[in-house]
Amino acid sequence: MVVKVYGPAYAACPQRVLACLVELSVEFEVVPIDLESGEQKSPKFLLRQPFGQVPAIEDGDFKLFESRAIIRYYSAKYAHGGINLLGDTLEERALIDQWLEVEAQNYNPLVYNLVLQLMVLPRSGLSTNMAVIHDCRTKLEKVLDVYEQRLSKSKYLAGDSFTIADLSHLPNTRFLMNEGGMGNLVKERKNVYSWWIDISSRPAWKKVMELNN
Ligand SMILES: N[C@@H](CCC(=O)N[C@@H](CS)C(=O)NCC(=O)O)C(=O)O
Repeated sequence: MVVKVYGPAYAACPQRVLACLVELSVEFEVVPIDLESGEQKSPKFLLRQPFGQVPAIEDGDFKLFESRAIIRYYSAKYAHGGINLLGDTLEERALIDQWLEVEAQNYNPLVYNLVLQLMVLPRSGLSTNMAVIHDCRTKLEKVLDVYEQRLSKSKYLAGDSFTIADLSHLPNTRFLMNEGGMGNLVKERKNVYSWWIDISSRPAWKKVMELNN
């Protein structure tokens, strides 16, 4: 059964899901949703994702939304395959959950705001708020200082192997390194930078990037 992923492959939250599916060699099909025209708010799409956002998946009769719930689901479903993105013991899984929460609660809101200010508002002809950008950047530096410290002790966020906690950071960090123009925040932190080079060089992530070419 081919998994259907609703949402454009260029958007960060669907990319989180796509990276996970490619890592796990799960076959999928991207069903494009036109965010520019607001298709995600249409009554038809709200039946899949009642908050009007992407991604959502359909796997046979099973439907799910929220990108981190989806990657938790697939990494648990295929935990016994060739690749384990979820850890084996209760403690390993708890640490992965801890860093996934950090990504969702501490990292993502700041980058989300930066995307809004630097990309979405200008595209709609609205002006950016420099004070908000400055505030997000300052807070992000503090979050990255914590990552730097953590990554000086372990190769990946939750331990010695790559997990969904690392994977979940790929789309937003890619934004910082590219359009966001804040690659220096990553590059000037030795351990964060090595981690980024490592996780963004994974063939699965490269494949996700190629989906947009
Ligand atoms: N917590 C949700 C957030 C989803 C989200 O913010 N999706 C963005 C794309 S990355 C979106 O749909 N934006 C269009 C909109 O909010 O109307 C998830 O992780 O799935």
